[in-house]
Order: sequence, then C-alpha cells, then structure tokens
Amino acid sequence: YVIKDNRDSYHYAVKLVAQLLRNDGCKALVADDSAVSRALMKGMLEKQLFSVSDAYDGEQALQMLKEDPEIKLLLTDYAMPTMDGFELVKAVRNFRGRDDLAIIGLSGAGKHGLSARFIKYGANDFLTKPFMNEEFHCRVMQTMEQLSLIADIKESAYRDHLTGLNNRRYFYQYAQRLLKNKNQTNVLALLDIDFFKNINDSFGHEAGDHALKQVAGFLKSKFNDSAIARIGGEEFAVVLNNTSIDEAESLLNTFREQLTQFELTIAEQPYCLTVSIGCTSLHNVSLTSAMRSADKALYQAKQQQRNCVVT
Ligand code: GH3
Ligand code: MG
Ligand code: MG
Ligand code: MG
Repeated sequence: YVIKDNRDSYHYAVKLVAQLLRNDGCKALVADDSAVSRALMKGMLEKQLFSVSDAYDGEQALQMLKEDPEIKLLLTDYAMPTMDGFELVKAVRNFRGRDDLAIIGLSGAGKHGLSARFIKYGANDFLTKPFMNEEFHCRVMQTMEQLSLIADIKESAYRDHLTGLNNRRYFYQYAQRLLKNKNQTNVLALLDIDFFKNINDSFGHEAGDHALKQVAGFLKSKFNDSAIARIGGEEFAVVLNNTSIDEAESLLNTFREQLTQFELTIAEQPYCLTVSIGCTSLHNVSLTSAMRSADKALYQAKQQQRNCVVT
C-alpha cells in the first residue's frame, strides 16, 4: 500500500518491508493544531504500523514527550497556538537527542526559511504542506531508517562481538557516569580466568572462545547486564551497585564458589575453571586510580592461591 508505483525498485521494496517490521508498534506523536491534518497524518503513520498519539499544540506535545521516552518519532507543525514547532523542537532537544528521537517539521508552502530553521533547531527533516502521500512515506521511512542505523552502529561500538557482553569502551563510560553520583557507593571488581591459556593449549583456540562465551553466560545469569563487561581477553569487569566493600567481597566470594561448581562443556567434555578477583571501592576516586587498585588486588589474588577475592 505504500508502494503504488511500479517504477519503485525491488531494492526499495525490500528496505520498506524491513523498516515496516522495525516500525511495528513503535510510538509516534503528531503535533498540529488542525484536527484534519492530525487525523490525516495519524492515519498515514498507522499504515506504516506506528502506534500514534496526537497533540493540538506544542505545549501538550512537550508534556507527552516528557512522560513517554518510548516515543521515537515526532511530526510537528510550525504554527500552533501557545507553543510553535520551533519552540517545541528546541525544548525537546534538551532531553532527547537526534539519534534517539526523529523529528520531522511541517509547514505550509511559501514560507521561506522554515525548513532551514526547523533543521537548525534540531529537526531531522522537513515536509512542506500539502505533501504527496508518497513523499510523506519516503521521508518518514528514511528518517526512521537513519535512526535504526545509528542504533545498530552504537550497538556494535559498545558490544563485545564474541561474548555479547558490553565491551571495554562501554564499561569506561558506564563507570565514569556512576562516579559522577557522589551519593552512591559502588564497588568495582576485575575478574581474570585462572590458567585460561591451558584451555587454548590443550583444546585449541576455538574451544577457548567457546569457554569464554560460557563464562559470559554465567556472569550474565548472576549480575545485572548493564554492570558487566568483557574488558580484555579473559578478563571481565563487574560493578556492584550500592554495596559496601565488605558486602561486595562476600557476594563475589559466593559467585566465585558457584563458578567452581559450574560445568562448562569443552571439546564435549565437562570442564571446571576458576577466577581470581580484585575489587576496590568506586566512590570518590578517579576511574584510573580505581582501575589501578582493582588491578593491583587482582595481581595479589594471582600471587596468592588464585581462585580467591582480594580487596
Ligand atoms: P593466569 O591464571 O595467570 O591468569 O593464567 P592465564 O593462562 O589465564 O593467563 P595468560 O595471561 O597467560 O593467558 C591468557 C590467555 O588468554 C592468552 C590468550 O591467548 C588467551 N585469550 C585472550 N583472548 C582470547 C580469546 O578471545 N579467545 C581465546 N580462545 N583465547 C584468548
Ligand atoms: Mg498550524
Ligand atoms: Mg589475563
Ligand atoms: Mg588469566
């Protein structure tokens, strides 16, 4: 129904279907003081499988956007009674980025410079009214496609490809953000698998990779996803939120003991491994010095008997 024209390419049709699947259930908001325009755009967005709400003015739209971070697309008219489209876009961009909420500005033809101003205030695109249905669909599709491309890029930038855990880049940013909150006491733990090289040497690198995935899965089952990362080859970081160092030590010891009981499958054989853990307070320090002291504690754990926690 969106492709009406047999000149449309196969390539476009494939992209369209992929985008429709991504749109399915995605929330959109239409802001326009004209009830007729609102109904028209709502209907068209619903055809693209969006779940659509509408607002008759910028102020109402702003309120709705503040209350619902799930809204991914905003279509806004320029001229509206108490808050116009520009003011709305400016206000929304204080709390929703261009890569997180797509905005398309709309206005009547003949008003020169409106499209440029919409874009300067932070809109992703612009449509002149009256528009052809086909242009409406194409612009919405393209804007949403860009949003998903950015999401895909971010996902691969912050995820470790082998294990699916967060990666080192993610972890540094996450920990920096936590450190800004002076009221929260967190604990940073570095975990390093003991004698991991033996697995590679005895069973091959592929078996080693498989073991890393299984350890990652075990970590995920025990800690909050957002607080764990693979920060090096066979080295992982975990942040325990709102925890004292003593509580963390005991939680980590429990984890360590559970891991010793966890049977991995390596070369179709059951295999058990252990980890050494160094931990330190992640409160009122720089991340560099916290990493350094956790690393030092980890080194001591390796010097001692391994399979232990050092604070
Ligand atoms: P220790 O108890 O002192 O930590 O001994 P170890 O053998 O675990 O430590 P070492 O640092 O000597 O070896 C780590 C090994 O991890 C060496 C490296 O080849 C292996 N490794 C690192 N990343 C990967 C990976 O992605 N896949 C596989 N299969 N092996 C990896
Ligand atoms: Mg208007
Ligand atoms: Mg290591
Ligand atoms: Mg190791």
